[in-house]
Amino acid sequence: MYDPKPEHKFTFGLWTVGNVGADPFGRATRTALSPVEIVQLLAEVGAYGVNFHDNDLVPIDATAVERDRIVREFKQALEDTGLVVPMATTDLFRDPVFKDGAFTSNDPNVRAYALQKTMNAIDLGVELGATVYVFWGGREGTETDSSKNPLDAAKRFREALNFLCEYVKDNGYNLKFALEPKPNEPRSDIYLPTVGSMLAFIETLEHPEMVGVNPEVAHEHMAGLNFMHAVAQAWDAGKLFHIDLNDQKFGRYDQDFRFGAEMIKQAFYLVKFLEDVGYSGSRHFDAHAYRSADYDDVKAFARGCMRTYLILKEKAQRFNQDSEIQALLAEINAHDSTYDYLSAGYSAEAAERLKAVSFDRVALSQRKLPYERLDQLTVELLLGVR
Ligand code: GLT
Ligand code: MN
Ligand code: MN
Repeated sequence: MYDPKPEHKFTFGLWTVGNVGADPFGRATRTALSPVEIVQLLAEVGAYGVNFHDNDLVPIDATAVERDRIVREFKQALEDTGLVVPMATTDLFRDPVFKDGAFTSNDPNVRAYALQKTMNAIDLGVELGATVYVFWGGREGTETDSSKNPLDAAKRFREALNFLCEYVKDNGYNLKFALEPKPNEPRSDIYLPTVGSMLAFIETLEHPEMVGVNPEVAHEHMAGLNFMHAVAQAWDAGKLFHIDLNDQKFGRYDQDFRFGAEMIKQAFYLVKFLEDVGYSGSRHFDAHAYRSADYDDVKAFARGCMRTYLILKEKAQRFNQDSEIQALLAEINAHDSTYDYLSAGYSAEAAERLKAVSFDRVALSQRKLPYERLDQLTVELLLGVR
């Protein structure tokens, strides 16, 4: 019942299960797997797809001959396992050339290099079947605001995205962009730090219809925000092109824990939201196993992400079918047709009519809202006693 199937669209990045456990204080604890071995591992645990940065697959210094061999072997592994590549992205953060950003770097040479690297990476992603292209601007920020004017940074980032949208159109690629916000780390402050800021920025682009967001649980939690609300806003705007699932305590460094490992209630409302609205994109787990894990435990981590999602999906169905919960919701949302005329929008008559009403404010404030009971029922459902 909780086994992953292709229709669940569970995906992982090469960099997620391929993470070798290094952190700023310690070296790797796992030996690196090749991209082909990672595809095999993902197939073994039942994933649907695999995503990658250009350099997760092809090393930054690879020759054209090496590139072709690597891509050929990777394609063969996809064919052998049935895994697909729904999303690709560019590594614009690892190499020292990006120490002051990529598209927002103060150096026009670096900005041009970032554009060229991204065009090549888009070609690679499209060649392997990607239809979503993620932009995570990990280095697009500052340590000191004396170094860069945020208006210049916004202009540079906008120009880069406009250029790349045209590149995609010019080549006739079936590709949408998904911008991924994060408040900080590795920069002290990253530009466009939250889903809300990204959504506003997208509307300033030349082709906003091609660009949406890739919200990540951990990144909104770092900022102490309600992730489900951010996702709902993106959905409402028609901009939920992709999603990065993982988990994270509020306010910490980028923990990228297994989905549902920390805040199970938030994870429940998120899964419920995605399933209720019928989100049909990838459920991408952008997480990695604890540093203490070996590859058996990495598999347990990957299986755990998918299993928790499916358990929460089943809990959401139970919530929707639970007669006591639904009766409470019906009571809370009881319809009153008196003011239906307001939903037609403003008219002078509607305004006049509303102004003439005399409200019993005291009676309204005494309305029963049994949210304690409702929340306890939800908690008991999650704890498995309902
Ligand atoms: C990096 C980051 C993630 C992004 C990836 C895409 S790379 O691991 O922490 O949140 O989604 O560039
Ligand atoms: Mn993260
Ligand atoms: Mn991410």
